[in-house]
Amino acid sequence: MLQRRAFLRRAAAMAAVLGLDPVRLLRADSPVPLTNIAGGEGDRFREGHMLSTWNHGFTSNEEGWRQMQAGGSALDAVVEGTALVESDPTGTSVGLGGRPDRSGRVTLDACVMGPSGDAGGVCFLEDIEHPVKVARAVMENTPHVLLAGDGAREFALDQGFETRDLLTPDSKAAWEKWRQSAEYKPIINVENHDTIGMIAQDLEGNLAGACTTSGLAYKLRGRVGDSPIIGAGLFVDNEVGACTATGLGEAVMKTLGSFLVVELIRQGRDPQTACEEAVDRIMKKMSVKDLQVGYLAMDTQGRAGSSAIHPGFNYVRTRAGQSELIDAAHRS
Ligand code: SD4
Repeated sequence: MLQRRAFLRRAAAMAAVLGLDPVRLLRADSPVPLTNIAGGEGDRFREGHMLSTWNHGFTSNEEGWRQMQAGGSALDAVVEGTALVESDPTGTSVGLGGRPDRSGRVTLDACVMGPSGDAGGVCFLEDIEHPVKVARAVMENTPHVLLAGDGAREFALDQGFETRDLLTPDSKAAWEKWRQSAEYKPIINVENHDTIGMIAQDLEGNLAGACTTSGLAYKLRGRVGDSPIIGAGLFVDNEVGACTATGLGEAVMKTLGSFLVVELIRQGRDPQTACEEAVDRIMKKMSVKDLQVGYLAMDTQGRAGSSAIHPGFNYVRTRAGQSELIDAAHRS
């Protein structure tokens, strides 16, 4: 397997140098017939398949595609893809420019999961622009799964990450305006969700996922949502499928939503039905008037699914280098 991976990486790198199409070069070695590449649901994709929440998924998927064309894995694709969104100061719910907690400090949550079942995450992390890369370092360089707060920050610094003030002037101004209203209310309406969750299948058919967020705007200090919690904001099983969540983390955590979706796929549901059932689970147990949750899933056969409580959730799907923005189905 390792030899095969090394071969594929070398082949893709060589193709890039020679100006050839790496996908065609790799196809010859693929264990799976690739005749259905442009086909519909149920076909197997071996040209890279990526799903990312919200329309900044165009950025993350494009980068993911570039990674795969250069011989990168699904894990490389999701980490490098979502990291780009973390650096975008206009995103108000991720990384730089993410809205702070009620005390004015930006605290970040992220996790990653790879095809071997390994996982890593950070939560309540401050001053580090790329929590998703720190999550990968937790997975690859420690025996642990989740590091929190100061410990996560210290670990990041030990790993060579640098500090950066993540509160942008825009973000600060918005927080100051919010503070003028004496009443504390975290913003959980349906418009305020642009956490990025990304799941991908690479040219070898392996799955990986990443999820990164600054969480709810003006949350209580210390609040951690679903996004760094394996099984809640993200779950990947290389033999079954992958799922990521966006929306009100408390609802996702109470139902362990991403794990639920993947387990439903394991039991035979297609990704669409699995996402719908996980949304229905929330709707059955909670009042959902003011809360939004959306799930996004794929299985190993290249089928995709998505469902949200309310209208408004969309995602970007990229197959064979072609991206499209899709409105998720909703259940309310
Ligand atoms: C959280 N699920 O912290 C995240 C928020 C989110 O788009 O998805 N924002 O609860």
